[in-house]
Amino acid sequence: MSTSLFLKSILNIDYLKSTFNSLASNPISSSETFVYGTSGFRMHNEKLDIPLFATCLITFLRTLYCGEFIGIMITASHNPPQDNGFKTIEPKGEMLPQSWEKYVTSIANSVKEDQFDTFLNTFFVIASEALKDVDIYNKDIKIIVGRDTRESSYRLVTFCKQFFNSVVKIFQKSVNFIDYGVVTTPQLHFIVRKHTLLKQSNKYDLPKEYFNEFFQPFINILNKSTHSKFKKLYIDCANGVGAVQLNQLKESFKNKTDKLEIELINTDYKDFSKLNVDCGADFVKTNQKLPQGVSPALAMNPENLFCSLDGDADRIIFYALDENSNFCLLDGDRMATLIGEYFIKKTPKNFWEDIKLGIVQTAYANGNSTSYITEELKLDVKCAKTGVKNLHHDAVENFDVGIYFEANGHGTVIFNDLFITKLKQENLTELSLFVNLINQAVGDAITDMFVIVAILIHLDINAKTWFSKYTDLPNRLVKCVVPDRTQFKTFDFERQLSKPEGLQDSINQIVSAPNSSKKTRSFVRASGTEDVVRIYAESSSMESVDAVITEVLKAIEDATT
Ligand code: 16G
Ligand code: MG
Repeated sequence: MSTSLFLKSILNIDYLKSTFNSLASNPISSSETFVYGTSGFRMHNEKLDIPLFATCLITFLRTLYCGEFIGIMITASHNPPQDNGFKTIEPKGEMLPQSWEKYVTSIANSVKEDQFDTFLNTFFVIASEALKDVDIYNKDIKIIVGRDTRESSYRLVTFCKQFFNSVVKIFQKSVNFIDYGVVTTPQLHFIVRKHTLLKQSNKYDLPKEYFNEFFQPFINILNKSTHSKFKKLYIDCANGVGAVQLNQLKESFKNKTDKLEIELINTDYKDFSKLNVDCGADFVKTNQKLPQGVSPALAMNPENLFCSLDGDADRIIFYALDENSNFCLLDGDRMATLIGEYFIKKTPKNFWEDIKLGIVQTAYANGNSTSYITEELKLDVKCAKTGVKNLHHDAVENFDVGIYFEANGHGTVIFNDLFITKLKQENLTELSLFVNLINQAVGDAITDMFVIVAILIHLDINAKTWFSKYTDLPNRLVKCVVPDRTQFKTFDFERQLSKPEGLQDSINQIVSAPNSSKKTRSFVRASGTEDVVRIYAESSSMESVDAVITEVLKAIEDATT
């Protein structure tokens, strides 16, 4: 039987038709062009009904294709409270394969056809191509959903539930739909992976599983430690889902260790309007200042450690104030270099002779962090395109132990069996305990926090010493609205533009002007999450950075008008 015929025989076409009709006639979203990008679909929540319908349809195809659980995470991460979004999660915790992004994008955009029959036909053509050569006939439909704390998230999850309860004709296929409620994005990745690897079809006690896996090893490390440099960890939860999850952790923390005190700030997730406002990882990184709820006096005390999560707790930023009240940002570059240094310090010299340890960054990594990696740590460094999936891929491809972080705080460490075997052979107990903390599936603010705190404890240093490892080049990231950002095409891992024609030559001239420092660098790329282009510049002084930005902005204007 052909894919189309098979799908026709199992799908509840009446349900699809009535849903299509109500969506296609909705004036709010029918004028939009949808793109499933680096972080799935993300926009004002009122425009999301069509993208959600498309996401449910693609998830349906994907679970038929894989015969395993596929996850849908409902979140818009660090975006403002009125936005929302979703992305799908693969059986082993990865993102949707790039080759499928165009399918979901086309499905979403074809809901605007005014005829259901034309839409259905498009859907069958896409399904036939996507499911080509795969046995889909004996596979069940298995879905896991989770959501962040946004006001609109419950409505969106209700749509998913309705969709999967209705999309298949009764008795044609079994549908297993599990709703994990309010969870962090990395927790949903973890749980989908766990269901797949352990072939589990019933709902887990997620907090228990997650905290046993990562939290208990952290407590073990703390209780064995004799560290002395800091006493209290302040965690800014961005008034989002991190607060829900960490509240539970805080209680058990008190009972299990007296080696570190935890204090949660910005935990008011019940007031929807506060999510990510004046707090959270993105706020701290972008504004380079303390979040709401942390006073300068508190931040200057070296016995305190500070970090901020973003709204769905998949990225983290640490920070401190020095004795002169200067803001010290400990971002993704700093975490990657600290982890690299730790691996080197805790292993004998010959350990890395037959095992490759390296770091993956993006073009946004500060130039001085890259120099520190190559010149001081003497490690390999690779540049990847923006988007964690690109860094993850390059870390797996290039290294046995691959540390990857975007400057904005997204990242983790991955390692293979070669490394684990050698770790056991060499009897490196401290490092063996440490690697248990790592969530290899995906960058995870909570487990990254454990990883960084464990390193600071093992090296017995505080945030100030960590910050003193190298000095960042002054830099700035700005955005600029252009008539059509899709005209901006990059190469060389986004460090150069091939289009608009001539713009790269202008940027080259600006950064190599006679009085410019050798360290001056600037690049322009179209954002994948907002309708803007981003301009990054770094140089030896802030004046020079600002001069470069001003000139690049002018060059962009000349090239686009
Ligand atoms: C998304 C990506 C993040 C990237 C950011 C870039 C994931 C889970 N998130 O948030 O990795 O840094 O987009 O945004 O992939 P931009 O394209 O707007 O600069
Ligand atoms: Mg996020």
